[in-house]
Amino acid sequence: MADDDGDRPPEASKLTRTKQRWAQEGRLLTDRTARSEFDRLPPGQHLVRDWPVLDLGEQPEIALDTWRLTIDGAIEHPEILYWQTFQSLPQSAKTSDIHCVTSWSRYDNGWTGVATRDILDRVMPKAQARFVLLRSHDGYTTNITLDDFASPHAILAHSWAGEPLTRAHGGPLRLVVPHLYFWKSAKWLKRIEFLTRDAPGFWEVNGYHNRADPWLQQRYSDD
Ligand SMILES: Nc1nc2c(c(=O)[nH]1)N[C@H]1C(S)=C(S)[C@@H](COP(=O)(O)O)O[C@H]1N2
Ligand SMILES: [Mo]
Repeated sequence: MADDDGDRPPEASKLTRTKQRWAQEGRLLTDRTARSEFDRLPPGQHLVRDWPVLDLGEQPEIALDTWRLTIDGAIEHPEILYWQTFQSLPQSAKTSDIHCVTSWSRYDNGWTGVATRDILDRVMPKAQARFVLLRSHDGYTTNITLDDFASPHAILAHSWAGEPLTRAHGGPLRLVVPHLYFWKSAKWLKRIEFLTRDAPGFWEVNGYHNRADPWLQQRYSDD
């Protein structure tokens, strides 16, 4: 028998490796054109064309020259980023739908900023890191798992539709985690803390679900 009749796998081409990665990430499964409009709207949601503003009521104004982003906790490389440094990080553009727990959804929001995966590559979470707590300039907090933070669709966004995020929508910088209800997407982001134990945020201790998956209608906490 010749060697090439054996079951040695063929040398993976670059394209093959890319496609394997896509399969692992479920890429294209969420491709918008592959879903019907019906499948695209999570249960109990309705579509809006405007973009409502929702927050605790205080909309802090943060000048870019005093803006800082602290990244700390269970990571190898804690740091405080200045605006200029943040802008020098690899920039990504992502388009995603917003699903607010108050039942409005808004399609095709074009975000620009730094992918959370590029932040993770930079700060290197320790093996024990499992959760992320987001803190904002208005005192708001929200928590997500490290896995949710690492979603390939998640982004630290400074722009929307090609323009800087307005103050009302969380500028200079907000998180966008589109696969969870929008309250997980902290506006006016100030600090990203990596934790070994979960630490529920503002809405999570006020009756809302800890995970917040709109497709599973995880709106409210069980108790
Ligand atoms: N810092 C901060 N982030 C926040 C909030 C907030 O009150 N403060 N509200 C959350 C909620 S409940 C929603 S629905 C979205 C609303 O974002 P938008 O005003 O840009 O639509 O922001 C989320 N992020
Ligand atoms: Mo919300």
